[in-house]
Amino acid sequence: MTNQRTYNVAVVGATGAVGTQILRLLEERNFPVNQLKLLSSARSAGAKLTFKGQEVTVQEATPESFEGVDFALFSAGGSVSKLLAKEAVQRGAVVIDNTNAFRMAQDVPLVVPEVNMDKAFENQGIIANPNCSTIQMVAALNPIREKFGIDRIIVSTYQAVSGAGARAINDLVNQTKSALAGEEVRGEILPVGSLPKKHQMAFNVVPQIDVFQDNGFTLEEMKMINETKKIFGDDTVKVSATCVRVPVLNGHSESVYVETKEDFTIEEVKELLAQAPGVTLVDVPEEQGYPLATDSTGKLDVFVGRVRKDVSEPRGLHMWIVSDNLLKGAAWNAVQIAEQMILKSDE
Ligand code: L14
Repeated sequence: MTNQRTYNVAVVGATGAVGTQILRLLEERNFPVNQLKLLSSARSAGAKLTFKGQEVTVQEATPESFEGVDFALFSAGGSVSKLLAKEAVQRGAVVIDNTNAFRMAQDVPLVVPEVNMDKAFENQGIIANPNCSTIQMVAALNPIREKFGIDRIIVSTYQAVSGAGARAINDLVNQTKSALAGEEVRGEILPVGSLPKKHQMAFNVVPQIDVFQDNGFTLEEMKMINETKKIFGDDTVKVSATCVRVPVLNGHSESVYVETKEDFTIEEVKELLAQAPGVTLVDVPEEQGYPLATDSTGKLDVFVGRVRKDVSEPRGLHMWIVSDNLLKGAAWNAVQIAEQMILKSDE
């Protein structure tokens, strides 16, 4: 970034799976940081992290921590955001919140820069980062929606364990080792950290992410449904989702079925996706070319492949969408919002 002004940045949840990636992005992208505050719960306070070769000690997040902060990036869980985000706003910070705490609040914009960056500028202090699975889906579908309209979306996800945090990553690795050693396999975290019952994740597929709702859908599924409507600014789009955890360390995959309002050809759709910002088309079936979680890890883009027309519905479109859930699904989307706000304030 070229501007001269620098900003005081606070990262809340700095030691977590997402926080670590936020730090790395701020450093690699040369984000114009003046003062950096690394904040966490009392449990992780005292940890030392490095930023641009300098050691920074993680401090316990309190309301006073946000004095003088310009951007506060929260990813320490919904309860921390509910407790502290408004404190940060009162002290003049713009909060970019990675949790589910405010996503559906009326006065909080829910932003994916490729889709609705304009909404971010209408913020009243808090901007919400959508759920990881929602972000990668809407980023890929937006060009199709703009050109052909979207009537319906049916999505099934294949979500990596990293979404549930660093401890879930370790748990999958340990379970896999135990299974291969012929020992008893005991899940410790998933499907839901706060629920007593655990399932084996190694060599398994689990159709539950987050808690069940009264309608039989999980909260993760309802997030995808409600957030998609809000981001597209369209209550009439029909969305349904099945969210599934797979034994992948990082990178969410999605099988997405869309029915458009207008007729399309596959060539037109591929051309749109090839041109779309933040999207990379990887669709060369004759060479077995399609997006894979392992290839997407560490990259900022959303990858799309297996683009094909439904065999019975002429306006039906299938595709496979993969992205790094910790990056575009969380850390990168948040940093990208901050970068674009700075660019705009420079104009
Ligand atoms: O941001 O993978 O709403 O368990 C909640 C659960 C992100 C990922 C959110 C998971 C998430 C998540």
